[in-house]
Amino acid sequence: MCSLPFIITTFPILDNDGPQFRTVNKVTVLILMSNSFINTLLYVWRLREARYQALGNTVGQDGFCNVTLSTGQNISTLCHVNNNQWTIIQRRLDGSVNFKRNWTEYKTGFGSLYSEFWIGNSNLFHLTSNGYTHLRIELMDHNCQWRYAEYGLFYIQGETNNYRMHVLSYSGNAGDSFSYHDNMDFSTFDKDNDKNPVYNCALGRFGGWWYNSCHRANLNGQYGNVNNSEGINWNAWRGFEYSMTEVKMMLRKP
Ligand SMILES: [Ca+2]
Repeated sequence: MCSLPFIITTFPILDNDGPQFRTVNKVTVLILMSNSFINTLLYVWRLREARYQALGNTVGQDGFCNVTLSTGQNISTLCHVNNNQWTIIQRRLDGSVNFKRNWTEYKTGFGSLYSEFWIGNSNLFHLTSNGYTHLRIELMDHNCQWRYAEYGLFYIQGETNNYRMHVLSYSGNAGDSFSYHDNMDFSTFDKDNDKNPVYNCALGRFGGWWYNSCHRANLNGQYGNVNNSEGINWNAWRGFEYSMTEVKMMLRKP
């Protein structure tokens, strides 16, 4: 709970007030509304929060934005703004969204811009096709320490090529766990395109991803899962039995 100081003081107030009202239906509704209101505040607060970033050079904020795809279509999504504007393509922060999804869901995208989401492989293809090819991955561990990995070139192909991913030119302080996935097709539990002939990586590792045999990075893995290779792993920093508390993947034009 490193980044949520006011919530720690807010929830006990709700807990103390709760029991004496819960027998009254009308007030129960009010309490439920209050919880919903607090959750909304929480989401907005997270959205607006200035984030500490490693090396102190990219403190910025997340907020809504519009970006243009190679098709000419504008989509409304979430951006991270510091000295650059980054389009966020994936975010994990509380485990509220299930990332074990099928091919169609990964194609179209899922989740909530207020919490966790995947922008969708179709959108991602049309973003990289429109020149959004500089990738930055930010990772936060259980101690609220942030590290990052940047890739000077990142793009994916279209669905007929199973959204095959290409990545080059690492820099950062998290270590390079993503180059292992270069030139891999995207896999989901219902579409095994990985390089392991006897194992369905997406099924066993709980995410949709550019699995090789199987991974060094598993950023769509299961939130909070510390079993070997099943969680949100970044092997070069924390290994296969450590699931990151927060993750953000984002793109900008070079
Ligand atoms: Ca396989």
